[in-house]
Amino acid sequence: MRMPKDAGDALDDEPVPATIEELQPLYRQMLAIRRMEEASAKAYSQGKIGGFLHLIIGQEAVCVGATAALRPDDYVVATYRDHGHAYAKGMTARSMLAELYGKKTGLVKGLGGSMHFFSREHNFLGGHGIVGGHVPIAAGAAFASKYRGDGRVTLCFFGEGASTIGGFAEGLALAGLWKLPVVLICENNQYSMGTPMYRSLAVEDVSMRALAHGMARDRFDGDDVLKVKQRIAIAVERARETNEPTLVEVVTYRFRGHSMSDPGLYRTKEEVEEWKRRDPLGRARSLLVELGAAEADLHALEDDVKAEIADAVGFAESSPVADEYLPYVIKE
Ligand SMILES: Cc1ncc(C[n+]2csc(CCOP(=O)(O)OP(=O)(O)O)c2C)c(N)n1
Repeated sequence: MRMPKDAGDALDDEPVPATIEELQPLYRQMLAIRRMEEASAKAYSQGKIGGFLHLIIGQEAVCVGATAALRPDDYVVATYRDHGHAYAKGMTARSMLAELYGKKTGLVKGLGGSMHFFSREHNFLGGHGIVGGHVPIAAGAAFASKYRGDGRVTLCFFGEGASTIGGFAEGLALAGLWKLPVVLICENNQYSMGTPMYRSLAVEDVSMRALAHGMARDRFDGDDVLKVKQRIAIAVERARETNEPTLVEVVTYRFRGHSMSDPGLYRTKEEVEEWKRRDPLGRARSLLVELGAAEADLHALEDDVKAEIADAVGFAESSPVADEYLPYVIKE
């Protein structure tokens, strides 16, 4: 796998000031997302979850760090790889796992599944299965905020593969032209399904696409959750204060296949192992220890996460199966 040519320039290694108070809750969120996804992978292999299941394991620092830079009334629009984004935006593990299990108690009553999480209460506008198709939706939400003057910012997440799609270009064109308060976050995990980025993109720096639309850009590594928060906060402030959109590319890596049906044979074991050494969870934990967090406190946090996910699995398993779609159309 080729690494970006200009890594030294944009992918800087500046240390970000860290405190236990700021980092610990972000570590907890990342850990809960990982444990929830591990539990969902297990349930999927047992046939308890059907349909598609795309896991974000390895990429948790991006959605957690970015969402930490938001106000609760800001919007998030995500792809089918949306579990981490939904949890970071405040949805519970119970509601999410029940949704994956197709249960009535799920986030969208068990009718959407993994790719279609949604919560009006949390200003989470999906969960979208069409690659790049949600970028104009994010531009639309940002247009509404600007029109109403409500000061909200929209974060839109997508993979580098989506940056080759027409909807992506249309969304960026409108965001740049109308100066919309949106931050477009490319979670560059370097593969679109089994296709490495050098086989689908003529440029190695996705953030360059901002230049065609007169918008700001940024680009950095996604294994440091505090760096993600710090840099996305700059883009969020720009959007909130001046309605200037930003295209941000965060270089990251998924440790598992594209979805549960992908054994990931297009990558070498060595490559995967190399990226696992940069695991954002391991990095955050080591930094917490360096900062003086007590092992006993970290173990208590980890036990708490374990209990939260075990409770959510139990809730999902014992909940009633979703109703047919039709009654909802009639009733609501
Ligand atoms: C318009 C469209 N084309 C193709 C697909 C099939 N598909 C699903 S995910 C995917 C790869 C997208 O890769 P990327 O945007 O890099 O995101 P990642 O899955 O790596 O997070 C493709 C081609 C689709 N869902 N929608």
